[in-house]
Amino acid sequence: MANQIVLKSKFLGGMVGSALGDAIGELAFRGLGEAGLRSAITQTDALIYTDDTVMAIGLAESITQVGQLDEQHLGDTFRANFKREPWRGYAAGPPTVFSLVERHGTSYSGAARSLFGGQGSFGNGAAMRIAPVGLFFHDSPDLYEQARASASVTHAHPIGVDGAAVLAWAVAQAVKLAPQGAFPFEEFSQGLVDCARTPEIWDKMVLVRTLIAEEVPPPDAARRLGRSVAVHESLPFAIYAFLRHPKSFEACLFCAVLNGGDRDTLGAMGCAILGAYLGVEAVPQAWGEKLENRKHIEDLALKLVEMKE
Ligand code: AR6
Ligand code: MG
Repeated sequence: MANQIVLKSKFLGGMVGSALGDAIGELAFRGLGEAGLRSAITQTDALIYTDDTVMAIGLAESITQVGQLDEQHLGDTFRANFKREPWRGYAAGPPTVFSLVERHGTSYSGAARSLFGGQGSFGNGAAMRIAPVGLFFHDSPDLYEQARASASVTHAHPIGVDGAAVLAWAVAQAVKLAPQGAFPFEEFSQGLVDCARTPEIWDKMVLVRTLIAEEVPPPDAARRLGRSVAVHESLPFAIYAFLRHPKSFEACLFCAVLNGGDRDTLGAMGCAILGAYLGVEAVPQAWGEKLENRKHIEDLALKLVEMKE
């Protein structure tokens, strides 16, 4: 069991890392190469995050206030944060859920189940915000069910849930691993495969392992893994970026956000794992200092650690 100092660093790393990945991924939509993106980061006064981080913050706020995942409280927190800042780049699903709850008094999970013709959403929204769940429940035997509960207020499709649960497992496993020494690629990549419960995510976890083992370069890997906002076409490349560069925050981040696709979310997902593995010391200080609302994000990470004591 990691001691409290290590846990603090890892919880801060997971939360701040994910938020920075989101904010820098959003900058990468300008179509820059690595040098251009580095200079854009240097020139900007503040790194502004998107809906991915607003919802991760909402999850952490709800868990720290209630002590567990509570559908009504989590949904209300997400909805209040959306109403305060609707301009953060939300896709259609979550605002539709909030509106159904307000206009018809539907439950959050009921509204979520009604989306997309009654299938529920398989967008990457449940996975993009999962960092606090993977961190806080890293030692829970029912991590998959906790991830499902965190997804259920907006993402009811089994693939949407599975993507969130697999990323929660990756973050949780990263918390438990010592950052010194070689990264246990075989064990970690097998764990991802074992965690997946839908064929769509399972197939991609098998493919990620193969692409890394065969050293397939990032542009080819991104093309083969997918580049859409569906979770089975974005989470896999974020995991590829982490597995290819588990020892460098910068390399993982640039790989995640510079190969097309849903760049902010790829950055948020890949850097959530990286930060939870290496800890906050791995995050470039100059970038961290520019992160918008960093104090609140750090306070939430520290509260989550304190609740584990
Ligand atoms: N059938 C068809 N298309 C679907 C389905 C489905 N069952 N589920 C999702 N989509 P959404 P999110 C498509 O709206 O997951 C922001 O930019 C559909 O086109 O539930 O929170 C974030 O930063 C739908 O609009 O929202 C992330 O990048 C889209 O997937 C992303 O959006 C997204 O699902 C997260 O979106
Ligand atoms: Mg976003």
